[in-house]
Amino acid sequence: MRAILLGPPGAGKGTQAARLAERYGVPAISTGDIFRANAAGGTELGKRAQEFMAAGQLVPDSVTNDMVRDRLAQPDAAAGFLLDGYPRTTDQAVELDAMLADLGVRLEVALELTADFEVVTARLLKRAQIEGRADDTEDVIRTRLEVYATSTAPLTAYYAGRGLLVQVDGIGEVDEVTERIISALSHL
Ligand code: B4P
Repeated sequence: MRAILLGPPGAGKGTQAARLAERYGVPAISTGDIFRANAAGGTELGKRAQEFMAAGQLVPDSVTNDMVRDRLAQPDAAAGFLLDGYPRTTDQAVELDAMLADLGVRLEVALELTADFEVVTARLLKRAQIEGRADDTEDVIRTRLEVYATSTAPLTAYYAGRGLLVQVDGIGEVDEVTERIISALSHL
């Protein structure tokens, strides 16, 4: 499986990516997780990413693309991968195509989890109480949703146009959403 997971912040990308990675035996690669791990480790990359993440803005492509290129070249991604949170802009999508072409492989599916902004905001505010993530405050969530609408939502049409888009309703119990995804993928 060579897939990307699309959807607004809080749609359940990270949650579902972990489950799908286990089921399909491919690594789940989350750009958000890699940035957070670097921030926690105090690396230069982490320090750079942290200021953008805390403000709800996208980390610049110059940082993000190189990081993904390196990660996709690791041996565990050779047989497949599930990219969670990348690409987030059309420029990143074009860059991903170039990376995959260099690796001699192609993207097979763009899986979009749909959920309205009201539901995702409630989920992220709930997570704020549990995990205390700096970007889960009401103001920053609003910015993240605006950035999503402007920069990431156009990817739906981009991948639909290439016949790769599969949309799954992300509202409901976590198990229920997982079943919907597995069912949708089994019909490809
Ligand atoms: P991410 O880490 O990708 O954060 P996210 O979009 O909020 O999604 P996440 O995966 O964490 O949450 P999920 O929907 O699973 O990005 C964070 C930041 O990193 C970005 O703002 C940006 O600054 C930077 N970044 C990342 N990738 C980048 C890129 N390519 N380019 C530039 N910058 C980039 O879950 C949210 C909550 O909902 C959880 O608490 C979960 O438990 C809950 N939940 C999930 N499914 C549920 C369900 N079915 N029902 C109820 N709750 C559910």
